[in-house]
Amino acid sequence: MPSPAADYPIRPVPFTAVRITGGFWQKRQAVNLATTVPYAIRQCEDTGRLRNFDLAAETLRRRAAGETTFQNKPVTIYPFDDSDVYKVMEGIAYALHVRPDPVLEARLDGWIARVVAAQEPDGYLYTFRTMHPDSPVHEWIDEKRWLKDADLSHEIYNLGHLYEAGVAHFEATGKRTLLDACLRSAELLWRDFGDRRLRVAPGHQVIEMGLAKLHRVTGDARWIELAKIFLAARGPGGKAYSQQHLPVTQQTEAVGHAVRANYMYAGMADVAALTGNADYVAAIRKIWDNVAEKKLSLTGGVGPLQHGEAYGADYELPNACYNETCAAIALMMWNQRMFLFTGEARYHDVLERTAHNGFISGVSLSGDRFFYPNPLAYDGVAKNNHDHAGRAPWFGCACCPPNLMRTLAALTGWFYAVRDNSIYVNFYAPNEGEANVAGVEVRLTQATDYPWSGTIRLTVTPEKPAAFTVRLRIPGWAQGRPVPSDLYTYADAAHPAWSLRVAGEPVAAALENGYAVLTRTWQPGDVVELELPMPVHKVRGHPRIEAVRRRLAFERGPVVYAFEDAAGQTNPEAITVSCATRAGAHAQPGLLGDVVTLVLEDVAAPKPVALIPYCTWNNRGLAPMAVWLPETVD
Ligand code: FUB
Ligand code: ZN
Repeated sequence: MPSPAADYPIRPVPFTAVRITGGFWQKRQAVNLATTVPYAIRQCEDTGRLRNFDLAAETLRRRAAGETTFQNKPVTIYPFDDSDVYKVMEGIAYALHVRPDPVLEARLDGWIARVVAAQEPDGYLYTFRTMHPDSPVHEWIDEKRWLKDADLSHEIYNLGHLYEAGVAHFEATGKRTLLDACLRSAELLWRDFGDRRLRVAPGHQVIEMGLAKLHRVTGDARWIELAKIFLAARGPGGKAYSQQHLPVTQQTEAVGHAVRANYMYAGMADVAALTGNADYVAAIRKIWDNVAEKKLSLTGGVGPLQHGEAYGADYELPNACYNETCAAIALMMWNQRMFLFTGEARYHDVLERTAHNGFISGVSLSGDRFFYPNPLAYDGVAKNNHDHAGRAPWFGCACCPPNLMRTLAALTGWFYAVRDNSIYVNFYAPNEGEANVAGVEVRLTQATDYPWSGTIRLTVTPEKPAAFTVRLRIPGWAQGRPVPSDLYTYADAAHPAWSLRVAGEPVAAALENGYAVLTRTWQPGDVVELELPMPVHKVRGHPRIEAVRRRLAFERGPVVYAFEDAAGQTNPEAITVSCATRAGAHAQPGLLGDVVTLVLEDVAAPKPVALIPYCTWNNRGLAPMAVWLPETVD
């Protein structure tokens, strides 16, 4: 397959070239593969999401055979339910990359056959219309194709996820069955929108990223042109909810539905990379600054408003917030792309915060219970998780679990990247991977207990001695800045200095764009030892964040902590802390997947107050929880 000449200046090392070998993320990935993948497959089958494809196929078949009035009704609620199937397919494809499994692959082949059977002869694929073609079966659907897509039909949204799945399946198996269905669909989009006859701004973005992937895998320039056409259809005068209020290049703030917004910013980055559109880059840089400076929760979640699942005003960051799991995922996608443009570590600083906190909080340690919203405070009783108190087995609107599943399966794609003669090391976790830098194959091995320890031992093994640069991300938190803005600051002592040794010798490496730069002739087996001291920090919010005034939060390394009243003895609101409160870090083998807890000293409470990593809350039953604890002023 041809690949387009233009793309990001920095190329990610593909997730297939990196394997996690232990620790925090290996446990999560193992549960994802062993439990979440089969669980999500069953949910798609048991809830009727797959059956919708059969019903559409039946209508096509019987009408073609002469039953001109035959039609079916969907067995699920939402026209976007097709997208859950596609996301699960994408996740299965990633899982097959990690661990070949003929039984799973055959099951996926069966699903693909059912999807393909539901595709209309001209490439149209949208089960809710195809099974019931004479009149709309749902109020979000128009009599005619696409006409309500700018609103809520989700016809084009579903296709974005389809294309991502089709490319993942092709790359995992070499099979074209799903990819060819994607191309038949994209040809239809090209006929309907490519000549600009129809102008529709998709009501839910993601098609832009899907088309970029189709473009990369086929080399066909029409697909990225289509993504541009969809972006150019936005604004002025439409809904801010779906980012249609202004032309995309005039947008300066993150507004509206947070998943839609973050997918769009990520899609704009892809289109800019593949076409050289500098205006898109300028716009998403401004929007990113707005998020990092004014709209990011300490946990790396975004979109705090339940109403509209939306970004709020500047500094509007309530603790009982929404912060959808999908919005966290989309934020990570966007940040990875900002990094690929710029080589600036601050984007991976945000990605790391989101990954370790407001993203992975979305799934239970058991892998089969899920959060849709990820609030920073909980009263112990509210049915705030889409009418469910605590983690839910599934949802009517089930976007988050499959999104989480596919993201976790391919997480290692964010670990390393290459530009010219530099390797970027972005993510710290025990792993081994291979990168090609300046024509030399290099094996990279990390030994570390990150995120519980900041000691990282990176072994660099080029196939032969070779000169190149290794750029190690020095996280903002290790330089005394929890986030790349003044939105949150450490309220306590200065952070101790990080240090580096190479081949046993201390090295004073220069810091460029947040990376320690090591240029040398690397010998096979050279060891880099990075020491990122991990004291416990108290965090204070910007004075304009009303919800956290006179409150402190605790974090250590990239991990944000919370108090959960699992023993039912101490409501979080009854705990008062101060800048003088001391906290000891304790490794807790066997607790919540072997975490480090923080035990607060000098705090008046019936029992010692132990904080747990935020991402592990609600794994011990329903209980009040808070990240931000009341502060007494000494
Ligand atoms: O728009 C429908 C669903 O809402 C999408 O799948 C998600 O973005 C969710 O927020
Ligand atoms: Zn979601």
